[in-house]
Amino acid sequence: MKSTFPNIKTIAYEGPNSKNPLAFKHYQADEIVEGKTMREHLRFAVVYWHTFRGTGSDPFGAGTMQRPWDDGSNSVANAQKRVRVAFEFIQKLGAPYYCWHDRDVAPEGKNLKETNRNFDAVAKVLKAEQQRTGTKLLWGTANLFSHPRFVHGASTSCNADVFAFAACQVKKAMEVTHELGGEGYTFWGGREGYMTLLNTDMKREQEHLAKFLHLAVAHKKAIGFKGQFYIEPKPKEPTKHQYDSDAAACLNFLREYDLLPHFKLNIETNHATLAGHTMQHDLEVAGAAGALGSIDANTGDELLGWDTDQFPTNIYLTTYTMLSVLKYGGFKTGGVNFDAKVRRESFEPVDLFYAHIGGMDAFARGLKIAAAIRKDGRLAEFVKQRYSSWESGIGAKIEAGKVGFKELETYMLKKGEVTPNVSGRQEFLENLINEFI
Ligand code: XUL
Ligand code: CO
Repeated sequence: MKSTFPNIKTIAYEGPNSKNPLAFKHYQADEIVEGKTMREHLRFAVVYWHTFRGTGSDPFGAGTMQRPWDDGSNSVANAQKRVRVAFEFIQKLGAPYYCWHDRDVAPEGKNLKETNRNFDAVAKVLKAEQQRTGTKLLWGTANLFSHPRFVHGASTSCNADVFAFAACQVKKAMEVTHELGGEGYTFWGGREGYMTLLNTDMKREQEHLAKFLHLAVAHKKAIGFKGQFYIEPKPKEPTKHQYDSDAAACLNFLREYDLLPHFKLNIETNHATLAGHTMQHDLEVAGAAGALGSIDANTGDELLGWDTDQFPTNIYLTTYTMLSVLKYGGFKTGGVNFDAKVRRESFEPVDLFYAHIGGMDAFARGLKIAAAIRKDGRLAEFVKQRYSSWESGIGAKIEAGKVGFKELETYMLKKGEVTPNVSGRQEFLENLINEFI
């Protein structure tokens, strides 16, 4: 096939002094950090939806993206051609993985049967291109939010037929993911939430969501799919309240409905910030529960209150993210998936390269800085010291469950006052982080 990007060579590592905008300054795939290559640590994935289907439209204006390979039609032939372009891009970038929604890769037909046929026809090309390039599928997912049938949600719709249709879609998307050797499958809430409680039976909707996920777990077993299931928290957009609003809400939901053993979380930066948290907060919540699975890497704009899905370039963000990822043992099935889109004003194809190169370099730096902070050890030692009162004496007895309120009263009556507190040293620690950035 004729090259779509003939003037762009495979993106190479040229080091921090390079002035070539089409080269990596920090991401060197084979460089070893904490005993693993950067490629193995970061497991970068390109998203099909923003990178190959994003038009640049916004609520005030039409699409702006120049994508000369795309004829703009909804035909299967156009979808198949787009796959080949996508794989040339991913291969030149050197990202080992990609991710899709069913409807990004193949067009919806006039009914479920035709839609599934379209999907199979494109999946065939996806499989051939995966084999040709060695690119792998990090995860697949189903788009249960764009079509008007999902106006009231999918598994949480008031209309039982919509639940049934969504189930068929997820069944098929899981099967295609399995066929393509996908390492995971993601559930993002889409429209699973409410716009007003006046028309909503919240308990019933949440039970339906849980039922839906249990059916997916059963189908996973039935087809022998061994990939990891993820839930991706997001607090708002498109509904006023999304049931999967943040990591803590997802974990509580999974526990309540006996789903926790089957799911990990896919934490997305701008979703965490929309929830009023930092990315690091939601990573720590997931990690502490043993449920940190994967990340959707992006960032928001401090001055815009919606999900802007920008490429991550902030080194503090990537450092804190990688500190948490390393702390919880690194990615197993998950990875750094760029759920990010070029700005509407960045409409040339080459901008797709700049955006991903920048994101990959930012994460490579974050990884190296996080590893250096861990090797230095002062941060971890400070935290350890801060909790040293729990290592022996009364602290150890409380943790071991050896004392109750009565014994604690005896202890404190005798002691009279607590051991003086010591400083939290936030500024000292912030300066310490800056030593490495
Ligand atoms: C939406 C979002 C999705 C999921 C996959 O905000 O992040 O693209 O990642 O459905
Ligand atoms: Co996402």
